[in-house]
Amino acid sequence: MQYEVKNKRLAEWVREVAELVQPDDVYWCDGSKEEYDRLMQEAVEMGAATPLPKRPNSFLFRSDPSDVARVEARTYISYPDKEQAGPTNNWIHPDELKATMRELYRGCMKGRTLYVIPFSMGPLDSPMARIGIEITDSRYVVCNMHIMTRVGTKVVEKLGEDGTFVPCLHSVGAPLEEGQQDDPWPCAPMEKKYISHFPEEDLIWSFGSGYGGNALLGKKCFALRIASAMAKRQGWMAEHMLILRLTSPEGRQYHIAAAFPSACGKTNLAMIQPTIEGWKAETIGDDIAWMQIGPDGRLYAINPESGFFGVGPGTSYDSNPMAMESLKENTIMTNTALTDDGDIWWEGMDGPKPDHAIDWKGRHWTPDKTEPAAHPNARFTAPASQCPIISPDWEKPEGVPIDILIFGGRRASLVPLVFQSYDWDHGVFLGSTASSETTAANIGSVGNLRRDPFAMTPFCGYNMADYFQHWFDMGDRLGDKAPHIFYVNWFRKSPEGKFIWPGFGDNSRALKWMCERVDGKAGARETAIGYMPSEEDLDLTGLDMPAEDLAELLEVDEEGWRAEVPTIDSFYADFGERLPERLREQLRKLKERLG
Ligand code: SAT
Ligand code: MN
Repeated sequence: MQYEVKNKRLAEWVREVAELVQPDDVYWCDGSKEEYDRLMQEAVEMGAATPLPKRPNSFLFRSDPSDVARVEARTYISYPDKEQAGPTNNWIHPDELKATMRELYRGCMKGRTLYVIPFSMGPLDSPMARIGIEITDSRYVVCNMHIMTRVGTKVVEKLGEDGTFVPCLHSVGAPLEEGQQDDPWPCAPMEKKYISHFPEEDLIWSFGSGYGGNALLGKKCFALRIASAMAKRQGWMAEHMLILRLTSPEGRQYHIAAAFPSACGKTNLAMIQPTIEGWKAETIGDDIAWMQIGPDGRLYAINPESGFFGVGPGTSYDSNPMAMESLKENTIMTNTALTDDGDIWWEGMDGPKPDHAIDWKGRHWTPDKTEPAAHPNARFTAPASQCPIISPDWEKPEGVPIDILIFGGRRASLVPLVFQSYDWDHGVFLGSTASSETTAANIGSVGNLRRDPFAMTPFCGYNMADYFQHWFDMGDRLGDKAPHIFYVNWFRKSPEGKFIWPGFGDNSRALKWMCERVDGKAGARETAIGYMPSEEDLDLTGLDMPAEDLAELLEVDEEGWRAEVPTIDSFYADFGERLPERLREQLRKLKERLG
């Protein structure tokens, strides 16, 4: 140990794991820049990372072609009773799952270093912060965790003798024989990958993958799956939401938290550059919100992370200049293309395509190739502090008071641009029925429509029906201080398959309407699905768009919604008796309104 560890449970856990996984060394991370630089240097020397001279202190990693995204099919929520995991989660009994995984872990770190990463989700001085300890055998994971969470000795100090932490055990699952040459991206085959959660013990075991949410265990595994179960028990909320502050020309601040599935534009909305005059946006978080009721009875949110793990392809100075500015230095790139002048490139970046590049698989690439140069789920890992519009209050220990909650997803048809729920219960109904076309953020097919309630389908650490109930319980406690709930869809397409709403900065037009609704200033009409703005209720100054497109975006296609009802019915049926009666009531009311 490089520093003193007074926490007996921690010292004991690390000793036990080391005995099982048999690493060559055990190294306790201190979170320093020297540590980061040294590990990166080692990664470069062994051929796992490529320095990027155009971006100071930045590096490119190429993953194994089989290990490019979260693996929902290998992700488990493990309780003694399958019912506790519910119909949306994969389940294996903890005894069986642990027995299987213990055999996989046995000797799995031979020839490698076991890194102990003490990290905090949330600013260390926040009452909402929680501590985790990740054990990993991946340098890539250590360096990413440095950016995405608060790592270091100060976390161990805060733990003290008897502080509690979430043990997060990770291995890439590729032990090295004596003298065996290491792979640049070691990992295990699909059938040996397990991303397992034991919410009753606040415990995470991940094996076989080195990528993103499978391996950076503070993120989806802890801050969403384990934290959502903790939050249910303790009366707070862990949500898959960005957090944004909007300031009106009069200087009134609004805080917005919005839930969209992975790769549906959370990072873009979090860093929005409003196209409407005088409105200013600041970023607080781009992926996860932890929220609790404050002393004044309002809902307060913190961003538990300290970095962005954002999708590269499609990100440009045109679509998200603030993200582009955030990743000019101190950034880890994963599965992007490498240009001949030593920079990175991905599809959708500004300017012309490069004439030649090295693709994410390390092969020569030219624009005539049919395969993309960057993997569609290529990612950047960048410190949140580097975002030019990061809010000065983004690390406020008590968080920011939320005025507006938004749900949404990618829907090429039917779902209008924006509408508001009639009340909290109706808002919970909207969240519970949220749906989206699938993206490359998960290994599986892309573009399939699925229900993704609250954008939490892959991230809810307990029975989703009980999670719905938790939303009702929170609403009951918040009463008239509850945030207003909206639903958006930026992704409507024409029959020719073109997006009809410009999106990005122009989404501020929908946001402004929401803020004015909160203040009781903007108009709306009552429709079957909720309060809808008419054209004159939206600020459309300077927007050049065909009137028919706009009309389509603001239309409620009652016929289409009537066809949607049975699909909600059958989705709800999966939850059986456990589904809150208040949701069935909302569905009845929708049917009535549709006539
Ligand atoms: O889960 S990841 O962190 O790999 C990214 C995502 O799906 O949002
Ligand atoms: Mn996400």
